[in-house]
Amino acid sequence: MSDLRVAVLGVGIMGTDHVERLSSRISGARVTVVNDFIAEKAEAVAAGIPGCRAVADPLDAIADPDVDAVVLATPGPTHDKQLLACLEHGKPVLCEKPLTTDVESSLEVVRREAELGKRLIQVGFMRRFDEEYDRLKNLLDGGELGRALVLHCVHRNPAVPPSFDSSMIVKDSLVHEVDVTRFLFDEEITSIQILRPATNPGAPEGIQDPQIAILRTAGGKHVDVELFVTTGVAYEVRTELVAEKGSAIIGLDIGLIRKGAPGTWGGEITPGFRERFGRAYDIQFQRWVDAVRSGVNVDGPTAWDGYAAAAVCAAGVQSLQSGGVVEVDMVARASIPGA
Ligand code: ISE
Repeated sequence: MSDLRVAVLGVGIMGTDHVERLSSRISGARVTVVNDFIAEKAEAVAAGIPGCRAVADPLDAIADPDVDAVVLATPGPTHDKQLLACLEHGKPVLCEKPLTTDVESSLEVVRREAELGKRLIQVGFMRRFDEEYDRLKNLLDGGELGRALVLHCVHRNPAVPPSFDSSMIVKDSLVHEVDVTRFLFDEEITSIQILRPATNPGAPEGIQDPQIAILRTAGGKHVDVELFVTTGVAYEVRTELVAEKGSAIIGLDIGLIRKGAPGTWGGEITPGFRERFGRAYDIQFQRWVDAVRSGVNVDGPTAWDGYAAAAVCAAGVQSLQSGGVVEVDMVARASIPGA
């Protein structure tokens, strides 16, 4: 079977990583087209990949006859147009989160895909492909722990880009725990509250950091998340599940512990999410490529998962402003046959 010919749209840090992984570690695929709103950047990336060229317009890149499938690593506000173009051309697409930047356009994408009668969209919630999350999910589904009750999460970044504001902590960071909750529990999230503790004096002026998110699921499960994105330390993502017959924790990031010079004991903390989830990204891409080549197109979170995450985050942003509990407003999945 011939290689899947992939267009990567957006060659910033993540897109460039994806071009590199598709070209070196993923089998059955090659990057034939790249695009970026900075044309020179796309040209430079294309020059490093045999058989790859830069295409200036993202919609032309999607329509290109040398492209079988698309990876979107473009800024969120451009996703809806690009996703609709992928649907129009019948091209499978792996879209970095967010699906789109507002709930209405996410729902429109879900509806348009459902009308086609076949799945083409996968959303890049890469934690679902991480070996530790996978083990936690299997443990829970295996039933040994009994019923899940509570999830305690920690999500710390050493720093975030200067463009980050308080709502990005919800939409760009918390969105992962939103997806993890839905993935682990197979339930929708029904309400959210964001608490605002004293802010880190080291955080940029005006940013509410840390934040504490409290989620409740349809089955009444409680999830709390400490979000702290300007720690200045390293990357820490921990998840502890408390269930009827015990608990389980992942993300301790212990690695090698060295005992050394008089009285010292310790190791290293993973610096960032690209290192922490590098293997998960590889697994996600390999499974997606295999799924597209076999005609299934999707092997992971769907457009519906992207819409659900957008709905929870929109409620989270409202709570960030009001401080109160906000109910999540979502349409019933059954109202969109095929979603
Ligand atoms: C970033 O965009 C990611 O997706 C990372 O996984 C997350 O930890 C970080 O907070 C986000 O800004």
